[in-house]
Amino acid sequence: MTIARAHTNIALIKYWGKKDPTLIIPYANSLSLTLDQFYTTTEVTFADEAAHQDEFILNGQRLAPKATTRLAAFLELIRQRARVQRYFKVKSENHVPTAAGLASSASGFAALALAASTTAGLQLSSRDLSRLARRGSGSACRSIFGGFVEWHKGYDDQTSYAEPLQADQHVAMDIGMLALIISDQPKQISSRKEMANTVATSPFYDAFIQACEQDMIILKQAITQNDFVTLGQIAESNAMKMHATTMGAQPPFSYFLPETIQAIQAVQRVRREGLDCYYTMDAGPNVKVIGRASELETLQVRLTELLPNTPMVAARPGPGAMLLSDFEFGQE
Ligand code: 2P0
Repeated sequence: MTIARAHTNIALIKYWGKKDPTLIIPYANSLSLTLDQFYTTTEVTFADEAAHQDEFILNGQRLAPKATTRLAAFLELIRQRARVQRYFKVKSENHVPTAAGLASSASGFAALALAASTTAGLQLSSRDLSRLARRGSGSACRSIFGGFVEWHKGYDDQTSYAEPLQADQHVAMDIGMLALIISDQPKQISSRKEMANTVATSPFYDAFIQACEQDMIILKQAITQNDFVTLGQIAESNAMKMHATTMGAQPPFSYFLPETIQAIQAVQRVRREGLDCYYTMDAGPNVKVIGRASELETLQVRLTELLPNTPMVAARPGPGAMLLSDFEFGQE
């Protein structure tokens, strides 16, 4: 039996669009920060010899076979690589605040990649683990590592993987995030479906990919120079450019809710008041506010005054995927 844990990550330069949907090769590099909140803990054992399919229990509930196609296909990859026949039994817990709407395939597939590959007897390097996690969900390849992480798009299965930026740059940067929980409803359109539609139909898509290349250069420079303001400006701008591509798609679509706009305006107001903070958004209406880790509490107090009905969770840079002993798991 193996137990693994991985944390979610939030992209500062977004991954949005696959060149190869089967291998999950993206059109552009992306760069994220792994957080110390919102993690998945996953236990994997071999099922009985007589089992004729994989078994999944998520947050104590057994998943119906039709909900497990993607997970089972991922485990099949691991069986093939490890040359094992046995099915797996997977027990997974998502540690997100109740109804936070932040459950993430990134932490889920990163933890599953580590736990299942270890159970199957594969001893993968971090890079190979990142390549494997990518096959489950693109953003999962970044959750293998802690702190700032870049996903090199590559051009095939071998060359597309994530890699951490130089150690401790996230510590020097004094960076944190506040997750603003705008909605706990399931998203209207999955990121997988919407990114495919955007690539196929949005006239803004090529411009977004070009902008990502430029944004990546400036963002990495900002990290090296410990320039928090530039990092925030670029992350904010990159996220809005991504969301602009979906509005230009056919049919036009946006993840924004009215409360999303209110939250963005509150961040802009606090910034005008003199506290450095910037917003980013993923494939849903929630807003993540990038702030200085040392100012996160002040930021949360002020934003709560402006958005009293919006739950907020403070997060700081977190670690990469790790194996846990049975004992540690039992202590949770
Ligand atoms: C990101 N997102 O870079 C971007 C920004 C959402 C918006 O990665 O189809 O769940 O499994 O590869 O990884 C969400 O996409 O998509 C995502 P698949 P994934 O964080």
